[in-house]
Amino acid sequence: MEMDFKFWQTFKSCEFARWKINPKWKWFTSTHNNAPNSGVTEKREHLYKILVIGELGAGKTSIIKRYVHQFFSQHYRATIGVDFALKVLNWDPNTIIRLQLWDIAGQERFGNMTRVYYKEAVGAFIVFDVTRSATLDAVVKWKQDLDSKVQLPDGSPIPCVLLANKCDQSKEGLANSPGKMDDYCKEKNFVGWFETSAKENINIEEAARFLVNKILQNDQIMKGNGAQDQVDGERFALNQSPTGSKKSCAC
Ligand SMILES: Nc1nc2c(ncn2[C@@H]2O[C@H](COP(=O)(O)OP(=O)(O)OP(=O)(O)O)[C@@H](O)[C@H]2O)c(=O)[nH]1
Ligand SMILES: [Mg+2]
Repeated sequence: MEMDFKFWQTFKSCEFARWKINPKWKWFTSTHNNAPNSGVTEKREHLYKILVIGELGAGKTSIIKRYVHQFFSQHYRATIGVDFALKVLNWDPNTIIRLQLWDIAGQERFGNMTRVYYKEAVGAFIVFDVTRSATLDAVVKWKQDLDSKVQLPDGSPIPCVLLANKCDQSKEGLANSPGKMDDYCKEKNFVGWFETSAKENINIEEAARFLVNKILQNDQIMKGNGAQDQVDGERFALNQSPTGSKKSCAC
């Protein structure tokens, strides 16, 4: 009961905020130009929903906290339902990207709310714990759950990056072999994988940049296909201040 209440409180306020911004929030892109026809470069703003999923205790919340708040705690407090975080990126001088990160509790794999949570996501991280190979075994189930419940407008799977987290500790099983991890990711249709550590701040920014690049590529393709009306007529105030041993593979 408490979980449902918490979820709907957060979900409703989030829904409200996004409708206030733009009803087409999923692939939302806005252009901003103070002086039309003046030759001033247009500012672009994107808002993307990204899922962070994986087994209990794999480090999803820790990764998000590190990425968004530059903070890490050893203390484990299981996420209940879903949590949200917003990361704002000054991608380039003309582009601002807002990432809405959905931190979905590991225990949700056994629930039936994931279809609701996954709706309209355009990218995902699946996180496992390199010290517990059972969390990698469960990755396939998370990937299947994801692919069966959310797709891009053209029906293709949303780009998904695998994060081998807690790489500051000794590894168990497949996580010890980067070559096998490459093969695994190709076979399971991940766009790439990264060894990460929320504790030591390893590869989290890199993994996020990699996923955002994939999302932007898809965005471009969608625009090219004319599958979605990308440019919304609304204008935005872009003067808000933004908040704000490597192994990896781009498969
Ligand atoms: N050594 C180490 N510990 C980590 C790392 N990331 C997370 N942890 C620890 O692992 C435990 C679980 O982390 P969480 O981020 O809460 O895991 P979660 O995936 O959000 O778990 P659920 O919310 O239950 O699904 C915590 O005690 C963290 O401090 C890491 O990179 N290295
Ligand atoms: Mg959590």
